[in-house]
Amino acid sequence: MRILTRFDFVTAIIIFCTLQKGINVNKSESEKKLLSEFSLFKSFLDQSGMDSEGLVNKAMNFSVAIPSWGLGTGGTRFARFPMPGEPRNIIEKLEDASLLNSLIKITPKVSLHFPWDEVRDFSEIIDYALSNQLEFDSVNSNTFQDKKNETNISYKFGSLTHTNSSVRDLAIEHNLQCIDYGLKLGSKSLTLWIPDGSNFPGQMHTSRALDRYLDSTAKIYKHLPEDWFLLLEHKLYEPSFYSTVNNDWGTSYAFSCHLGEKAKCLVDLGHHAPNSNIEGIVGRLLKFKKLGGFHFNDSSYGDDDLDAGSVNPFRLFLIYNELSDAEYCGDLPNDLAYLIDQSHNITDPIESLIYSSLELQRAYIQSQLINRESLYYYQQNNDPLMALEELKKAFRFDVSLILKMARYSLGGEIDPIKAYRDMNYRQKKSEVRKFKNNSSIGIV
Ligand code: RM4
Ligand code: MN
Ligand code: MN
Repeated sequence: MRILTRFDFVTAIIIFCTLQKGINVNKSESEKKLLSEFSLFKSFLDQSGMDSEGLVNKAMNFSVAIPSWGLGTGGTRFARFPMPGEPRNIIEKLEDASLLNSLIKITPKVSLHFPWDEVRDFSEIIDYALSNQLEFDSVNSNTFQDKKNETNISYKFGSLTHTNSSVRDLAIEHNLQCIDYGLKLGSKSLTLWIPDGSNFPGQMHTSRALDRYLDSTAKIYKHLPEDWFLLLEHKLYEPSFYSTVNNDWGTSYAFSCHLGEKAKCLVDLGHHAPNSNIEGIVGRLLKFKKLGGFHFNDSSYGDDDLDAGSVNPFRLFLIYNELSDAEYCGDLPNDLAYLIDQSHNITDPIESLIYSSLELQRAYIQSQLINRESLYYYQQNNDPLMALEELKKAFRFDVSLILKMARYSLGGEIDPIKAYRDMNYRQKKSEVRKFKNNSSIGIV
């Protein structure tokens, strides 16, 4: 028998309340509207054989981690347009992350990036996180920029795969330091994305670069705590434009096999060749037990870092279809790292993070609606059209009320963007968060 979770219980109460006439006395108009709409919707779901409570519970248990680097305004290599009231340091970023989580209740974890996140006192940020119901997710290293005041050693020609061993050692050392930071924060993985590659044919010896990658990463892997994962993130291009060392999922898979069980592949949705079948990659990595996690975003052309689900929500749904299928078959690892990796160049980062987190939750719940047994039947009997229709039926289904009900049951906002706008948060913060030198250059 399935054990009742805390959320099952809460949901049961709320659903009970919605059915009781007159219980709405102390509720706001929007609460009353939600409860009455949901009660109709619930009967429709139940009549259609859908498990309404189960779906609300799944939506309540959904969570995705927020990138600390996505809380400030992003930019392109041309310009950055900073917004008043954006966070200036890690504590202010945590303050924004905490507000975000209080609105939508599905983003309790923050992923830090070093040295972008300058931490002077770890106990200060740990205490701050604890008292604001936040936790820390994967730690990210940065060997794509030179350290401030570092003049002798440069990552200009690579980091972990540099031809010069002193540069490689510096990059390894930095990653080991990130593991130490992560241990303090309670992280369970190190995400490793390196910029290494080449801009000219002939510039880099392919197989020697691979050897150096394996050699350097093996040194990092050796220091990985027992219950940690090393998440290898591949990327097709940029900042190297002719070739990159870990350029695709196959290479990443080979690296992870070489390193050992604790090395897994992280799929950033923007790091593939245009039109790549990303859901297929996810399915394969799941099958080979090498999927480690995600960096969610959306893109049109490359690593655009646009908001998840904004350009191609169907692709996002198909990715979640793979995850939900593995869940249905009992093959979904419960320790995958689900993170957002976006650059908010023209929107308020908090609004973009609200919107994209909800799009992820939506894709997950829609993928839960797929009738797996009929899909398998159509697959088995080679009926492509009906198989597609089985997916489309779920994708076309509007699950907004399920998401709202889940958010409401967790104590979040029914309409979080409106609630956020009504707070006038940025305006208020701009009065206390004064920038001395508001940089207009750089990606984040
Ligand atoms: C890279 C990659 C990494 C991220 C940096 C900022 O393209 O996606 O995950 O840490 O950008
Ligand atoms: Mn990424
Ligand atoms: Mn990227």
